[in-house]
Amino acid sequence: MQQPGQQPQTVSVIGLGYIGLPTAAVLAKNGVNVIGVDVNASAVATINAGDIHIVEPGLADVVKRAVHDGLLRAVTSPEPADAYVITVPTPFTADYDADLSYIKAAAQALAPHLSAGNLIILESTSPVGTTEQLADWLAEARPDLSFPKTHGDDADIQLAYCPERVLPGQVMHELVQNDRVIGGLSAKANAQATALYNTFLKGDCLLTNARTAEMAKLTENSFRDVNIAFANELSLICDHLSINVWELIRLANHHPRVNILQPGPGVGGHCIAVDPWFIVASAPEQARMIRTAREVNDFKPDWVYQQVQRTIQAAAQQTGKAVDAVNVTCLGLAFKANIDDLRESPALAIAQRIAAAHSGTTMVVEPNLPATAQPVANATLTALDEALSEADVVVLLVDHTPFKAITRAQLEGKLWVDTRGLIDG
Ligand code: SAJ
Repeated sequence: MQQPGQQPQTVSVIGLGYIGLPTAAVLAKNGVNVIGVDVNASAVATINAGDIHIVEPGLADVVKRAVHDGLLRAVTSPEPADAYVITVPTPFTADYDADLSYIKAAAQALAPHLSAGNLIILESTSPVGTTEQLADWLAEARPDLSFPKTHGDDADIQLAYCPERVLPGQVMHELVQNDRVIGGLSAKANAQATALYNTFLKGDCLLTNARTAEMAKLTENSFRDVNIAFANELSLICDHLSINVWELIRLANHHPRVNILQPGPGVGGHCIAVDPWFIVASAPEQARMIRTAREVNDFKPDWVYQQVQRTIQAAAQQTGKAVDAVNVTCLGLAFKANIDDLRESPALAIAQRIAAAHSGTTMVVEPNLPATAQPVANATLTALDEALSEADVVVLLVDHTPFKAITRAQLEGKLWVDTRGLIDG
């Protein structure tokens, strides 16, 4: 049993993905006995062998050591623990509402193992009210136990929401250094959750209630989405008015209170393009700007694709070649610079659309994938220099570091669409 302010001895982390596994590993590294739970039996076997099934710098060594020291063990169904941390996915449904089925499944799986004194922390990005919903599901499954809604600090089971806020690629650093927002369903839950995070956290624990903590996570990612939408909208306006958007933003950002983000081919990844919809679904009449920002960012890949089509036609005219003799090279497929993650990547979607429609040759360059990968149907993964020299049209989609070295000489006689400002900026 965990008392307020006392560190839990055994913590179960449910969902061993991009957030759960690093969290389990960091807890174990700091002496906590960790039981990791995942329905994916192959991931569980990999972890128990001291290996990892995801790509994240610095994670492999910590997992290997934790498993070797006997502090981290993975299983496919929950076991009794002092505290449970839920880090399962919350995708959105076809009508842009949150799909809470993974959280519900986790609640049903852990409910039989609960005992008085347990703490449950939800970390999955969730719409406002989800922690209360989680408590209701658990209360239904365990009528013999009391919960904060009716018993507050005296409840048998305490619950808190504590969003993850780490940047993919920097998870091991940010997990320890970033401040945490903790929103308990009671003051006691806040004290218990603070003790749990303080086993490894160097940042501060900022205490609030569950609804505010849930909204804080959605707000952070919506803030970024709205700001990126502003930059993307500027790129369309500037194209219409024949202004170089990169120069414009650089100049405007000299103002001491202006800090415009960078346009791109659209917003990718599994967070920023998803989370704002949870706010829109909860408050559709009020969330007008947040919805519009999503629509602006989601439209950008279409706009880029249309530009590419026009540029292919222009290249055919300029070179006197038939359209099916025009070679197109797409630079970058990942959802942002210097990572290999293709999930929800607008660059990948644009390259796929070009390759599917173009009757000539399409080449794709992605320096972060192995040379044997075949990420785009009807396109060949090609080395940068060859793909550039063969191209009539270059489509720059991701600002990977190797692309920054491309020279004007390499683009001589070619046309291009630059979505990241590496050429035009
Ligand atoms: N992007 C632009 N222009 C910019 C900045 C980003 O087009 O000026 C694009 C990127 O190319 C990418 C997308 O936005 O396609 C998202 O990239 P990102 O680096 O902004 O964010 P993520 O998705 O890698 O991580 C975000 C982070 N949230 C914030 O910065 C508010 C991270 O801290 C969160 O933990 C993460 O979402 C999450 O898990 O929610």
